[in-house]
Amino acid sequence: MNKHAVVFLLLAVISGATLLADDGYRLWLKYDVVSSPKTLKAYRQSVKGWMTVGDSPVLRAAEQELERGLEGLLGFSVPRLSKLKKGLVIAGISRDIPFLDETDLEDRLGRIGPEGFLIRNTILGGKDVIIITAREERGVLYGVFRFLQLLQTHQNIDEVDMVSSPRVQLRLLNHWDNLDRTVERGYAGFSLWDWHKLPAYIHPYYYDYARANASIGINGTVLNNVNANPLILTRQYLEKVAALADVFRSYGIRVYLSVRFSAPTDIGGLSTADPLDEQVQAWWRGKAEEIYALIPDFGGFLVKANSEGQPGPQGFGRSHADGANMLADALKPFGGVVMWRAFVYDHNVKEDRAKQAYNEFKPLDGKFRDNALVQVKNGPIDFQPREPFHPLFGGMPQTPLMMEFQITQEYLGFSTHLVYLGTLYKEVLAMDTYARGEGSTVARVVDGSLGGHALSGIAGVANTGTDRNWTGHLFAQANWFAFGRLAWDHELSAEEIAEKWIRLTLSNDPAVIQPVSKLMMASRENTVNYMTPLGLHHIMGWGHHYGPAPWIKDKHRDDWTSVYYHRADNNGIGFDRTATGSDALGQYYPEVRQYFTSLASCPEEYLLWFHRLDWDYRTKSGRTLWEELCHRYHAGAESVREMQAEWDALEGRIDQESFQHVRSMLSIQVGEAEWWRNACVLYFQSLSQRPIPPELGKPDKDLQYYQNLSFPFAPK
Ligand code: BDP
Repeated sequence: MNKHAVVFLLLAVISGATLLADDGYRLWLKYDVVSSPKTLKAYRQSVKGWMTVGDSPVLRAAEQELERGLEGLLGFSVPRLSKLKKGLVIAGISRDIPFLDETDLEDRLGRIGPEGFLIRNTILGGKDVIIITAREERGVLYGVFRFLQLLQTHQNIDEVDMVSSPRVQLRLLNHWDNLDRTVERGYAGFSLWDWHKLPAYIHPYYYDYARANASIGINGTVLNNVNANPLILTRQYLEKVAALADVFRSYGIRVYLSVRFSAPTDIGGLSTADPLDEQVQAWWRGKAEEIYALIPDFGGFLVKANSEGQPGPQGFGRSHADGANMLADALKPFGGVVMWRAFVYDHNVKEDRAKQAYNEFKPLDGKFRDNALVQVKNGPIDFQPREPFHPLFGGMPQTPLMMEFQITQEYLGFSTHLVYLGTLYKEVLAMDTYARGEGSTVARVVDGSLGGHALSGIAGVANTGTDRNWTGHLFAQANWFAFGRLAWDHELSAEEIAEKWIRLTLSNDPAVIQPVSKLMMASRENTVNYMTPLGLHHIMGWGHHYGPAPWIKDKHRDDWTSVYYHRADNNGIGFDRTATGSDALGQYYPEVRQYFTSLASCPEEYLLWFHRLDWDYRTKSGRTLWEELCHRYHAGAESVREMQAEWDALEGRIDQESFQHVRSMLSIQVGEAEWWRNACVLYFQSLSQRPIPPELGKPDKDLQYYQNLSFPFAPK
């Protein structure tokens, strides 16, 4: 080979590499040409052109996506047609699709719910076409995204017949983003919202954010932190909010704001924020009017009140319902809703923290306006790696309860641990509250079907930021994706969602799908094992919540210490929440109470959440509790090494940049899983005073070493 040939080859390799390199920005919306020649050929034969009917900003967004997607996936500029023709992909609201009334689709069209869509091959005006249709324009947009996903995942499109409608109405992201662009519990860079340059500068990624959400059916976004800065409600900021709302509107996404209950005094010049005060009520009404003049489809308010130092109605001797209703009344004329958070607890109340929200809210059931929802975290403490479902689900039958999940991994390794949360979400949604007998699942409380509520909603605390790949860890994208898909349809399995995401993001090659899916499906349990096995909870670092710190005690709030939750001493470990202890179990329906109370039926995954037991208690494996604890910590840490090996075996099968990225993250995770294991086992050993089972090996550092670690700049 001569010199020129070598240079040429080298250049080809380099440019090939850059072409292939994937920095994760495109998320699951990759419209690269279909990689299987056979499938590509079939698609090119089936799709001869496209057409959208109707005209509106949302339909234009659908049109742009269809054009872009088809061109990318089919590898040529697929013509836009103006006449029906065999092989046409036609998208629009059903009443605008020509000849649709001559088909036999009436029955299927009737099954499309609000925001839902239908995708199907049919004959229109004698021509064999694919229709993507809906009753309203948002449905068309969702249908287009779903159709493109069929192509992205190499499905047969010659016999598509899909009707899909969301089961939950409000499908929202909650951003804990501050106005200075820091993100509370954010691990993927700064806030996406460039408040300083808004409203004049519209960053192009606002559109991609909206596309990503629309592609998974998310229809609302709360832009700012629940620990809300009152300035968000000033004219200056509302104009910025309106600019974002203008972008998101075309993608079917409404904008919502977190509000600070004391805003009337903070920025309104009033001397009180008492919800029963007429001036206060008038102030909020005026504010609502001002907002809706700028943002006609504004969604409403999210409120954190009387919790962790946030002001609220109780400061004026009023109840949460008084506060929520005042805001609901202000929003009502414009069609807005209030989402009032039930994440309420107070260290001055001498009651198990796990019980406090229920105690506070249960008596208020039935007292909320019809445009108010109570937003409840999935578990009674705080997004721990594993919690039982919150007893308010099923406990407030007369109130629409919104689910709040965390997508950002505050307690699950930030953005350096691969933890697929589809399984966590499903676990919670599938739990049976027994509120109306067997089958009263949390999912049915949330989708409103159990209580017969017109309003329903689900929120996910976002994991997005300015990191090029949006979420820090490539696999954290899967959690955003899974949240959206489950918000739309909680009947989907975590596994099918994982598979879909892998196909869209990494590869359609079964040699990739199968091992990656396995790894994702096991990942959350692995993390529970190396962090908080057997029902342990809240033993993480102080303040930033980074890493293990089961030794935390003697702080100004005991409900923020670790010892409050694990209660370990020389005799045993665990929180007795049965009738002999805090009786938190008394807040559940009898079947659930019984199930967790009896040691025979209580799954060991929840053991120390509900029970306090001796170190020598015999677990199901035959080991003592102490040994079992050690074993689970070890198994958890080992499993990450296995994940690492499984990932390494994929080299060459997926994009090199993505591969290396995940590989580096896994090496951090291996180290941190071992850190968790060592620190926790050594600490608990200092109390149990029993040997670590010899087959598990010994940590190479002592407890003191772990206790001395400090992370002054860990994100928080
Ligand atoms: C906790 C977070 C804290 C949030 C709080 C909340 O540590 O940053 O403000 O929840 O949800 O998980 O209000």
